[in-house]
Amino acid sequence: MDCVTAKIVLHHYPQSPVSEKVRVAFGIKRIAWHSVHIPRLPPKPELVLLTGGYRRTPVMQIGADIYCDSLCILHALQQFVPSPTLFPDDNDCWVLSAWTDGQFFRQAVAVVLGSEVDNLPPEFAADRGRLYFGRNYDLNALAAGLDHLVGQLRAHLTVMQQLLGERRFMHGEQPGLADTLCYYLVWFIQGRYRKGPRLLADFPFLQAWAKRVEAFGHGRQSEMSAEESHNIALRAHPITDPVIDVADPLRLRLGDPVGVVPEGDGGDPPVHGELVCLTSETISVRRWHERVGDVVVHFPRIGYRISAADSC
Ligand SMILES: N[C@@H](CCC(=O)N[C@@H](CS)C(=O)NCC(=O)O)C(=O)O
Repeated sequence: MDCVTAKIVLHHYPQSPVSEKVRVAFGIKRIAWHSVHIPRLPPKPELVLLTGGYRRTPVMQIGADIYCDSLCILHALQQFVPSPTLFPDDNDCWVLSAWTDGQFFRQAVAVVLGSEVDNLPPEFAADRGRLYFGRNYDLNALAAGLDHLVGQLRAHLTVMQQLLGERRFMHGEQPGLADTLCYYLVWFIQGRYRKGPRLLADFPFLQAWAKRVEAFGHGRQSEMSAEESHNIALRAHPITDPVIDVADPLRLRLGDPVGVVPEGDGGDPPVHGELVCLTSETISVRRWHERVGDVVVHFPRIGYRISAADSC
């Protein structure tokens, strides 16, 4: 385990709420990790050398294995560092993310962007507008409907507080995955929505819980340059074993050239590579670049579209 944790690198930036989800998991697991700061806006040339084009935040690197998307990261973390577990009550609660990372997160983003529409730097507004609301995004419409959006956010917070009840953590006495999935939203609303602290004041149980989660911190982090992280990848070999689910409806074979892209209309470029792993949980592709060598890039299956590509 020490050998794995010594090599964990998170590519992120401090203001990123989805990264906060992962940093909190590092805190719960008391992990020592390396922090590489990436830009908040593309271009992200150092990051995409590792990911092959995936530009979202965060990305975790262990040697020459690159994990895209916070859910893929948390799965890998639980696999490589099983203790302390993210499932202290044996409740395998991944399904919660369909709500927290779906409707709830979009609602929170809508309120944060809609309430700051006159103050956002234009490139940031254009990038996040497209990423979260598609090519026909309209931030002014969000601003005009803000009362409705805040009402929705309040309704989601009410459900979250009911979920917590009077427990110390979402799972009971010990923190776990459900706390990471819920906490980053409260952190985001508190820190990035001007009226967030006022809104959250109506949820005293959630506020007290958020303080308990915050107290776990982020584990032990040390800064690392992007170049160092590239050198780590260059010196390592991917540890992923090839696995192809023969019953998969896409009927792909090991080594097939494929493209992988987040679903939706966010304008993300596909990541091309040779298929290494295809299961109902994960899709992984192998890529090469002279600065990072052979890497395997991992994505969750849910929420990602795979297409056969003629060449990589
Ligand atoms: N499904 C992805 C979503 C990641 C996401 O949307 N992250 C935001 C930052 S919190 C992002 O990528 N923003 C644009 C960027 O950082 O370039 C995950 O769970 O990791």
